Amino acid sequence: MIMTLRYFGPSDSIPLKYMRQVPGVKGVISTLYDTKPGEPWTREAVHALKTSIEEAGLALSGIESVNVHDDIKIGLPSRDEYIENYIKSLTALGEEGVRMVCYNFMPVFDWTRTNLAKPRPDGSTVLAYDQKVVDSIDPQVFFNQTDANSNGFVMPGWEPDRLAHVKELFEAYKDVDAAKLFDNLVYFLKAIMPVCNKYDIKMAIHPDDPAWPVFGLPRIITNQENILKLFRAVDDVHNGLTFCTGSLGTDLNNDLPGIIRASKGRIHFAHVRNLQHFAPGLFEEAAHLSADGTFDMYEIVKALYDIGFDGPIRPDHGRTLWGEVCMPGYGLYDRAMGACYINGLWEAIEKSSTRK
Ligand SMILES: [Mn+2]
Repeated sequence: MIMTLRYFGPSDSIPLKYMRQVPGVKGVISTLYDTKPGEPWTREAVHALKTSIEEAGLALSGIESVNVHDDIKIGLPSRDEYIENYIKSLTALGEEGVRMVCYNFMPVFDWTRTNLAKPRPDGSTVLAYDQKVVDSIDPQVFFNQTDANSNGFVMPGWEPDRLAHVKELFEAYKDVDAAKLFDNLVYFLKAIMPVCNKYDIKMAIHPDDPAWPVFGLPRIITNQENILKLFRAVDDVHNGLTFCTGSLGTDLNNDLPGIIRASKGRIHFAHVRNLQHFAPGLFEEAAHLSADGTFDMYEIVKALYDIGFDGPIRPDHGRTLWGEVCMPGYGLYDRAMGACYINGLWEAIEKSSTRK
């Protein structure tokens, strides 16, 4: 595996030179922050991003995300034009040697949390989720609250210009059920597989977060069954998964090490973190350590090791602690500890393994 951190470009509050000082971190995962979904990327822009990262002694280990335009997800006639643009973006990435692209296929909202700064007993704050809050709030109000509580940072998936018109987006998705959304995903993947094969770009879909429908919107990448269904529908190694413990782990029916083993060969990127569950639909993000949350992180990392996972991995949302002012979930301190912890697990598993 290649240990990485997520990097939010020149406006990130954490400089690349700090990220490089985290032991074992070889690269960052980033994206172009001045392009909108649907806009084609240029090779020059990708080259400039890559160069800025390499000058800091790190590698651009993949993209999170190349966003998919809503017209593709909805299946509008205009989708073909947007798919052509997506292919142009992949071509620019391929020409610059970028081989992993994370994306998601969630309608309207990206990841959803109801509290961005819930205090934990240790005095840190974390992102948290309560289904009761989601069930009782208007989506537009919910968006405005999330935006207002982000410490002034624009959070990935919550870009104000896109979400200024939540009502219109809901209207556009009103006839899109889970089956249609899945068909539209397959249509998209089939169209981009030739360019992915040409440049060996591994597409890694991010699971839906949380792993069930929210605000009445369908969710289709939520468990082992529908992940394997997607692999079969487009049976190409370049159609793969971002294995995200924090997203798939929102549903306690998901056996995380089991999903990893079932997805052997198709996991191209991994997000590893822990959650503390209190009841179904009520959880908060924990420190990475197994003892701090619900999941056995040793078993998760061991499963990744056992399937021969060799892609980029990153600690995911961390707690906010030690007085750091940062984008919720994306401070340096707890992610640095998460990277060290995952590295420690990996080293111990590797040294005690008989796998060659
Ligand atoms: Mn994730």
